[in-house]
Amino acid sequence: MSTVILQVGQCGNQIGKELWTVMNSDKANKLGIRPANIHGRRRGSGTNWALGYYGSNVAEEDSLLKCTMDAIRKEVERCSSFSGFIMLHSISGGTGSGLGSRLCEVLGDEYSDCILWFHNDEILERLQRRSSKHPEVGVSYVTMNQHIAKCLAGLILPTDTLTARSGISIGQEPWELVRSVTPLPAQKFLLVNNLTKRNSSWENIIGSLNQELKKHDEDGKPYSSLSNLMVVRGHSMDSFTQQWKATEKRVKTAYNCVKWNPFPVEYWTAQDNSGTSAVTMAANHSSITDHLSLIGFSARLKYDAKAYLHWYEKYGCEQSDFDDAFTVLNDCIQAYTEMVGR
Ligand SMILES: Nc1nc2c(ncn2[C@@H]2O[C@H](COP(=O)(O)OP(=O)(O)OP(=O)(O)O)[C@@H](O)[C@H]2O)c(=O)[nH]1
Ligand SMILES: [Mg+2]
Repeated sequence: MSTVILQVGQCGNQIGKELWTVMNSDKANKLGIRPANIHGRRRGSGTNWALGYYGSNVAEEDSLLKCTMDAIRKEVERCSSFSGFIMLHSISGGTGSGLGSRLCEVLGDEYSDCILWFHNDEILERLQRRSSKHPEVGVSYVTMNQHIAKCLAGLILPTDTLTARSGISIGQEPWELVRSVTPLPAQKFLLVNNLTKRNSSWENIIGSLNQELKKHDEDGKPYSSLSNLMVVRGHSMDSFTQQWKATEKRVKTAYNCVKWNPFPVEYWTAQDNSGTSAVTMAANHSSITDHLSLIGFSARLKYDAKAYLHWYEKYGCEQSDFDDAFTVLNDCIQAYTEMVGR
């Protein structure tokens, strides 16, 4: 099974760079991007979603969308057994957000199978807290991207759990993640965290991850999670599996798993003799509704004040596009709220 990774816009490319570094760290033959697959324009999309989505008025043959689609098509044809795309992009610039949305649609995947959501402010806060013991280590974009890359690699790199007895991995981790943690049609968001340590017990690492999780909203209402996946990579897999029952109990409590899912926490293991122990946690967690509500709230304020609207209309956005976007956002929030019974 082969995956094609798409990096769109500045953020998508910068995170992609760190992801390749993590994925290549233990390989003799380094993987990378084929130069012919790099496409761009001298100027970006000026933080304008509509410009990223509709493109500027260049001839169709020269458009960024067309060049990108041609490259994607060729890359998919090269795959022996193509299984899907992973796209890295931000949602607040113009290219990553606009062209990224367009690519999702054109690739026949209007409703993505799964969205791994990284909120910069939360990541910054998380890493600042971790580095408070070492204030000399500043938290830069590079540090944040390295963390995001570890979260992604933790989930998508081969695991022993999904590797056939022959020892050959068919690379089904990304798709199995979608199937097991986001099986419902409207709850497709995952929040991800990773902690990688040397000389630390599983219990310690998982305890720290549980502590970093936001457990309730500003009004004190507890969040819940629908389903979760823990991927564990390290040397002492036996000790991890022996403790699983106790670990599962702690995770169920920390993540306040919904009662109707009989198996809300799954785990995969991967033997890794690099000397580190890494736990990556992907949670289908109701705190995502706070992020979505905030986006909806600030978009609505700007929309009602007609702020920047001409920028979007100039490139082809219509009233119905805004209405549709608000509806989709509200439906998403409602779907989560109903499922967790908040
Ligand atoms: N975590 C992280 N966030 C980034 C990075 N670069 C930009 N961002 C965030 O992404 C948003 C802006 O999106 P960009 O990816 O820079 O925009 P773009 O896709 O290049 O779009 P245009 O510049 O408008 O063409 C802002 O919220 C930035 O804080 C990065 O390397 N890492
Ligand atoms: Mg840019």
